[in-house]
Amino acid sequence: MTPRSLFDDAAGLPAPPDAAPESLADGALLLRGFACAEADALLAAAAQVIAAAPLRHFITPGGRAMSAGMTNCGALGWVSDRSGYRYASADPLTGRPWPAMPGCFADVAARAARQAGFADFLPDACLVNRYAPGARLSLHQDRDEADLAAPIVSVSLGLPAVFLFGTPRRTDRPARLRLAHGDVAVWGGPSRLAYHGIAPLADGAHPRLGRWRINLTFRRAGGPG
Ligand SMILES: O=C(O)CCC(=O)C(=O)O
Ligand SMILES: [Mn+2]
Repeated sequence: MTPRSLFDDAAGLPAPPDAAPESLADGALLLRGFACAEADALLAAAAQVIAAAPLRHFITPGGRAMSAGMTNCGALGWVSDRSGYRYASADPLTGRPWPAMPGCFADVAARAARQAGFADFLPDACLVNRYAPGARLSLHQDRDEADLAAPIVSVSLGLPAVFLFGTPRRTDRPARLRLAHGDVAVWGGPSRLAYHGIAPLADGAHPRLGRWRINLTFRRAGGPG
């Protein structure tokens, strides 16, 4: 594996294509730079999703607006309001079905899952998260999905973030990992219910996305596919 230079970050350079997968825990891997080659296609497709289903700040059951803007594509979309968290087949904002999952989304998710040892991952939900500097996602488990046998695949684009990745026990202190443009994290199996989150995003300027970070989180939310 080629070591990443200290200067890669400042220049916004992608990870080398031969970067070895990094094990985070049993069932959890970080594939640095995995999505760099298709990043522009993913961003163009994300813009179309957002045009059809605008980003919004969901309200938590506790009554707070989430700091990241969110939308979905695929058969099911993750939503939150005063009554709780759940998956829904229609966008509550527009009343229409969520936009279809773009082919390049499903493709990169399936390939990353396979690389991490999860064959035949067929996501039916993609949550699109958009972070501005200061936005965060507090420590949580992804546990609203019907199929916990399928992994989570998470693609990072734009500004780098500090990813907090713990264990299925809330009291275990999470590791802090840097996620950069094109990095893909996959967690499943014994790590499927690992607590994770995003620390408040540091300000910066990404050559492609400016002051934004976009994350695509793929799940199998309905029954096994
Ligand atoms: O933005 C990220 O990298 C994590 C997103 C996440 O955990 C979620 O949407 O549930
Ligand atoms: Mn999550």
